[in-house]
Amino acid sequence: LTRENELLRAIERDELVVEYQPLTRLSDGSLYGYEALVRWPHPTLGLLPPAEFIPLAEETGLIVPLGISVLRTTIRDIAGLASINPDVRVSVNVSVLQLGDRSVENAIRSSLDRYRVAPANLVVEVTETGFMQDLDIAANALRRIADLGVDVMIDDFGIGYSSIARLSELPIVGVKIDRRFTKNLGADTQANGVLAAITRLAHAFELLVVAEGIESSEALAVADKVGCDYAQGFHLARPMRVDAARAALLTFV
Ligand code: G
Ligand code: G
Ligand code: MN
Ligand code: NA
Repeated sequence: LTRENELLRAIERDELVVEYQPLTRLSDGSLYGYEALVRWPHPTLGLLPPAEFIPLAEETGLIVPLGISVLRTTIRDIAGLASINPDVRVSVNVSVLQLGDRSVENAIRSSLDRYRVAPANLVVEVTETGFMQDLDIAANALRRIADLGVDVMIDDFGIGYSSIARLSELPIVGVKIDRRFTKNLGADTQANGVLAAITRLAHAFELLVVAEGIESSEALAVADKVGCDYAQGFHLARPMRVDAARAALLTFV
């Protein structure tokens, strides 16, 4: 079997696994929600991270059925999480290549309905890279998703070439600042200043700010000090299975 056929089979057999990485509210340290991250339990290669198969999925078009499967699994899991904390927010990564048709919108609508999940419990993350070529198509798709009551955030913010002014024309509620801008926080005063400037600019456009890749208490302290709204990273918590995510929510009630 080619890797592509293996991936297709894993999608069809519903074998992909979703893990959940916590996001913390910086104002009070409380648990805000999770980012859903797909993994592929490969029969011989072990548990593969998305970086090892999402590019293949994007090249082959498998990203469309894969994305539908991840949305369905995540929304099913949200039903259990929201029964513990009705305010929980769980974000799902969506590739720009999934926005060419209505599959994302339809998968969201049908799964929210089927599992009786409120749209406010779901967030869609879309990367700005590759986005601006088809800005109209992406903007229309994001508008329809936002019209369902699902918030949209820009992922990996800062590494693309789009200006925040153009992004702010999209129906988005916030940005996730890429790891590249958080990895040297603390001693590196230039890094601290850049994060402060990005955060101030995003806030000027009334966008929420998530600092990703928080790997130390120093980085966490800087993200808080410069006014980021939420933080995510290995210093706070690693991605975990849904049972552990449920347990974490119970602890914070
Ligand atoms: O876990 P890891 O660091 O390998 O994730 C790498 C990338 O894979 C991240 O940028 C993340 O956005 C992306 N990713 C994770 N899960 C999904 C998914 O379900 N769909 C898509 N399109 N991308 C995902
Ligand atoms: O691009 P995206 O933001 O979706 O990537 C999320 C990925 O980043 C996940 O695969 C997750 O495992 C990884 N990740 C989460 N927190 C950290 C961190 O603190 N450091 C590093 N290096 N990677 C992280
Ligand atoms: Mn993401
Ligand atoms: Na990112």
